[in-house]
Amino acid sequence: MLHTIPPHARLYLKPAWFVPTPIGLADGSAARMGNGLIWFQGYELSAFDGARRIARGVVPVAGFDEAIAALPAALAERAQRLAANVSAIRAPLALGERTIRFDGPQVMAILNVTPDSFSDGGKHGDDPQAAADAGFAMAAAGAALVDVGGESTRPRAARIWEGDEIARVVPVIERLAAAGVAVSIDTRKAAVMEAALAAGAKVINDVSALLHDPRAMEVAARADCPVILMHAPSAGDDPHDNVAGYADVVTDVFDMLEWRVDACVAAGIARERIMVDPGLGFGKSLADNLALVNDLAIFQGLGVPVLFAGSRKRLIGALSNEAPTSHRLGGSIALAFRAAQLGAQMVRVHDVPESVQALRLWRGLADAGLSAV
Ligand code: PMM
Repeated sequence: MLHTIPPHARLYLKPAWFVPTPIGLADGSAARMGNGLIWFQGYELSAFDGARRIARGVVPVAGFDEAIAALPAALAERAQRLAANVSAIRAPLALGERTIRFDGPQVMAILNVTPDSFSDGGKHGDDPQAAADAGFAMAAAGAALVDVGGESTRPRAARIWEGDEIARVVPVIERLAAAGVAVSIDTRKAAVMEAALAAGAKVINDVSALLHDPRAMEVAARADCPVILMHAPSAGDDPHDNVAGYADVVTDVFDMLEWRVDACVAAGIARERIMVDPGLGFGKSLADNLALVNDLAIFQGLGVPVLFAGSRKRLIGALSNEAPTSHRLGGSIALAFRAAQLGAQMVRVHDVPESVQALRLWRGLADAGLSAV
């Protein structure tokens, strides 16, 4: 298969053939995903010529180097780099008093101070203390990071002025940061990033991957803080706009995130401070979302921690008789558990205690499986 792939093809690797432990397997026949608890024995290699998939097959980890030597030189080098990225140690994020380690899945808690977010809009009224109290409870329940957002990104949501967004988020961030809670700011606007960072936020989470606001990249680089780059099909007012559609959703999302990681590195943001998120539900159909979940491990090839955000999203309703957002806990937990199994280093959730409990179970099972002989 490999010797027929032309040099101009685009190449992707996805960890496959997962095993609970490398113990007892022949040396060099299993690889580890990052510094987590996941081991696997193959890479699913895909090649595309334009929009057309021209090859797909699993290359065993044992003998990987010899196998990929059959590829054109530049593609063999790319395959090496993707494999090295999958196993690269994810550096911890040092966030002031807090450090987030990626040796197991972490939880990011969603704290929206918006009147109109799709599932928790209006929950805290205009009361920053009530919102901060909700954040304290989520941190106490085990969230490593609390993600504060002041503008809804639901389809066709009303755009708001940056001054209003700042007025919503800053009093909440100040309270959380003063108490030592690690906070990320969920915004696409440079002015909001600046105000949030000044108020004590430590991470920027931008659903436009720093594309919406022409100043965002510069603000992030200057702040020298971790950034989360999410895929959305549009950097315009409505991130769900998807005029062009996808040729292949998983590799299109991969390409965009790879481009954005490279752009950040070129702008001076250290690779160790970048995370990526495939942007479940943003301008994506049910089939697109399911493919992104099933192929989540491919994004480990970017060499940075992966954030997965499936909590209460539409695909859960679509697969459960249109359950409303208030009745999507089971699906949210199932998605978080599945994401952990596929290597996501962090999951973004509304239901923190339940998600933390589910991931503790996941971790307990993985630990036990690793040491079983
Ligand atoms: N989704 C929402 C808002 N911000 N940020 C990231 N990184 N990933 C997401 O999927 C995402 C996000 C949508 O609204 P919500 O805050 O109610 O989940």
